Amino acid sequence: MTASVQEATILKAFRREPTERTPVWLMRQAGRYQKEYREIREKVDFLTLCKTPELASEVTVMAVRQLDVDAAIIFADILLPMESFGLGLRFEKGDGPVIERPIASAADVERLPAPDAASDLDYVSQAIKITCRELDGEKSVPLIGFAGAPFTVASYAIEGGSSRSFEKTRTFMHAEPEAWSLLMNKLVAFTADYLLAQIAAGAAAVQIFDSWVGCLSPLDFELHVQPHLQSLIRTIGGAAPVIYFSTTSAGLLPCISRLGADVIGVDWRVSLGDAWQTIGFDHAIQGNLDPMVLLSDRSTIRRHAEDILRQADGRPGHVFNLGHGILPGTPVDNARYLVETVRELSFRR
Ligand code: 1CP
Repeated sequence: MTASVQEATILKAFRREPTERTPVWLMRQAGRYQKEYREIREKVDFLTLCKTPELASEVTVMAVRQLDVDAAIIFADILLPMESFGLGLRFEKGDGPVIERPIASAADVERLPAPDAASDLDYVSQAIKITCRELDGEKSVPLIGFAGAPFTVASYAIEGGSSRSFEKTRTFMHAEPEAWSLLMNKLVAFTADYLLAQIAAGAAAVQIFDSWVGCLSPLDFELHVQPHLQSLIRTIGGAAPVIYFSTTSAGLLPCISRLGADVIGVDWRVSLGDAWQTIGFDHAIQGNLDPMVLLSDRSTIRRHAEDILRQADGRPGHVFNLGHGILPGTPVDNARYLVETVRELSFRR
C-alpha cells in the first residue's frame, strides 16, 4: 500500500484521527441496483463474476467511480468458503443461495476438511491486486477486504441457505456444544488465513460480516461466539484495521465492545450516539442509515443524514455507511446524493 493510501480520510477515521469531513462508503455498493452491474450479470452468473478477477475488479471500481465513495469493497461473497469446505454452493434465480450438502451432525463437522484459504480463494487476492493497482493511481482510494463471521457463515452451512429464525443453527449450538466449538475453530482458522491473504494482496482494512448474530442472546453470544471472534481478530493481529459488523444486535453491544475490533458497524435499529456510548469512544463506529431511506426522496435522505451526523457529534472516528446493504430497488441517483450530502454536511472548516 502506498503512503498516500495510508493518509486516506477513511483510514484516518478508522484510527480515530481527526479528518476534515466524515468519510462515507455503502455496504453492497456494487450490485443489482446498478444498470452496468445488471448488464454484466446478463452475460455471466454470479459465481463466475466472483471468480474472474478482472470482472470482479471491474464492478468494484465501477461502484467507486459511480458513487465517488471513500473506499472500495472487493466484489466477492461471504459464502465462497462453502465450496472450499466441500459443502457445495449455488445461487438459484431469485431464491438466494443453496448449500448443497449442509452440516447436520457432529460427524459432519469432524469430517470437514481444513482447506487452504489463501490458495483456494486466490482469485479474491488476484482481484484485490488488480483493483488496488487501478485505484491507487487515481485518487488513492483504499480497498476493504471482507469475510463472513464464523456464526453467520455457520448459519448458512447448517440451514442450507438463508433463514429467518436460524432454528437448526441454534439447536445445533445448544445440543452439540463441542461440535459447535470445533466448527467455529475450523471456520476461524480458515477465515484468519483468508483475511491475512487479502491484506497481503493490498486490502487496507477488513470487515467481518456477522449479519445474523443478532438472533442470539447475550449469554449465548458470550459462550458460543465471542471467544472465537476474539481469536480471529487476535490472529489478524493489527495487520490492518478490523471492522466488525452485525445487525439487530443492540443488546449485544457490550459484548461486541470486548472483541478487539477497531471499528464497530451498527444498523439503524440503534441510534448511533447510544451505540457509540455503549461500545466506548476507544472504538471507531460505522453506520447507520436505514437503507430503505434511499428509496425515498432527497429531503428525507438529507434529514436522516443530518440526524446521524448530529449523533456522531463531530467526534473523530465516525465512518458514514448504511446500517445494512443497499437494496436492489435503490435509485443510483439517491445513493450518489447521499454521498454528496454527507460530504457537504460534515465538512469542518
Ligand atoms: O447478482 C446477484 O444476483 C447476486 C447478488 C449478490 C451480490 C451483489 C450476492 C448474493 N452477493 C453479492 C456481493 C456481496 N455480498 C458483497 C460485495 C459487494 C459490495 O458490498 O459492494 C458483499 C460484501 C457480500 C456479503 C454478503 N453475502 C453478506 C453479508 C452482508 C449482508 O448483506 O448481510 C451475506 C449475508 C451474503 C450472502 C448472500 N449473497 C448473495 C445472497 C443472495 C445472499 C443471501 C442473503 C440472505 O441470506 O438474505
